[in-house]
Amino acid sequence: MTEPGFSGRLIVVSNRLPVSLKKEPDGKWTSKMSSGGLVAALSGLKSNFIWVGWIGAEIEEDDREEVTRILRDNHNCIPVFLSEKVANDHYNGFSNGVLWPLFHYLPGDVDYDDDIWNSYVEANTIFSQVVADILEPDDLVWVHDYHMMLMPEILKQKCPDARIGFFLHIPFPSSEIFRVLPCRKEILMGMLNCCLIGFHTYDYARHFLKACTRIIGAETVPNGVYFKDKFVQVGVFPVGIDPDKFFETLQTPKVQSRIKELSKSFEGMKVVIGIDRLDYIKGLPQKLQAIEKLFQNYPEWKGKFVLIQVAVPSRQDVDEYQKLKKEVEELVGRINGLYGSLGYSPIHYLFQSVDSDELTALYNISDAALISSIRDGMNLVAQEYIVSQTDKKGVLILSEFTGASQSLSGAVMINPWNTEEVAESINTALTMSKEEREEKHQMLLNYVTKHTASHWGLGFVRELYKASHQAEKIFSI
Ligand code: GDG
Repeated sequence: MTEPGFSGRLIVVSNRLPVSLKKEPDGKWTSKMSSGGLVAALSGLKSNFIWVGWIGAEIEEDDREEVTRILRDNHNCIPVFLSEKVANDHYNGFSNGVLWPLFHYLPGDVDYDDDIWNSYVEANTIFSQVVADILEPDDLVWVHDYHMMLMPEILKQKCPDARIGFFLHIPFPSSEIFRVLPCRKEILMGMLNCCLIGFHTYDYARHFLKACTRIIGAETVPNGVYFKDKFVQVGVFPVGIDPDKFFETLQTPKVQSRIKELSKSFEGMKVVIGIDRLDYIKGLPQKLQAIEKLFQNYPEWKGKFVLIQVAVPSRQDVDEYQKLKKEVEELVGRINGLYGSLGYSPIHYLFQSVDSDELTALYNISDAALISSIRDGMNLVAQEYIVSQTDKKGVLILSEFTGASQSLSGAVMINPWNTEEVAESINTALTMSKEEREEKHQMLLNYVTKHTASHWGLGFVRELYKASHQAEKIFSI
């Protein structure tokens, strides 16, 4: 398939490379590509792409040449090497200790100091240099997420003709929240050196435009910002998933037999599934409080209801995450203690990740999925649950604070802070008629199968190409 007009490469930049790398006891390196959402999105693109990112660990000086060769030859990836201090202060410090809580409306959790900010600048500078070293005139650069917000500006200083797009995977908060950030101007100016800036929802785009007006006095219109006598286009690109991957997984004999096994163990019960990284934005305490309320208001669910909650360990070296783990474990213990009995636990809590076969089987056998995020850029679990439904046509119970809620109108919407309402919604979902479930599911499925990951990736790159003033038609789907 040809892509008229676009003869260059796409350089994708994200904090982490989608590759896991291991040094075996015999000294040889092995590597494996992982299958994240971004990998799926980019698989729809027909152009050559190169991925630039950090490998997730400090690599000894002596090993760097070999690691670079393996990543380049086997995976089209270029590693960025960071010292342990810069990597830690950039990732755990500024990205996850400042930007993450603030952009999810938790300014009280922000832990700012100049030292971590300096490491953030340094990491963005090192990333920019790696890109500058490989950049060719026809290339497009697509920078991802909050770890890399200064990169467009730094790269542009090094390569003034660079054509850069930026996509934010998390919410862009209201300008009232954003203006708390000490380095708010630097972050906005960093982003504004792009041709195109993308967000998941209209609200996030609107918040960004408002921040540009209020904080740097830039002139804005609904689809962009005038900055340094250039027009920076701002657009909405809601990310999707790869539904075929789930449809195929569902058909495998292994998953079919696991579905039978799980259905048998939970026979006679309604199953609600929760799949979340153990992160305070996912609203796990709120979810558990609502389950407790459900048992208080509807004691008849005792023995007939189970929540399977997978809580994937995440950022365990950040204090807030350890506190959250303790809080969640106490709540699970309390609810199981109060409403369980010998042989029955209302909450099956797994502090671990599960493989994708198990994940798909769990989605499939569940009567409802409960997503209670207090803020969430999009939330892909919602979409994965929908495409994994077959006979049950399970109900999606979805927080109105997720980006996904803007497009998944067939879901039962909840405000996770309203415990009574969430408990009521769980009861409603589990007692809903088959006709209503089918109707809602069809509506949701239509949306998710149309707005896929590759639809998102193609849409963004196509707009980026256009925004960078090249030929009109670039990619054929
Ligand atoms: C950020 C934004 C935005 C989870 N547990 C297991 C597992 N997962 C997979 C899910 C899903 C992914 O991880 C989680 O995606 P989310 O979108 O729900 O959340 P974040 O990780 O916070 O992602 C978010 C996203 O970026 C994309 O822009 O939607 O708002 O916060 O794909 O399936 N996968 C397996 N085992 C697990 O235990 N195999």
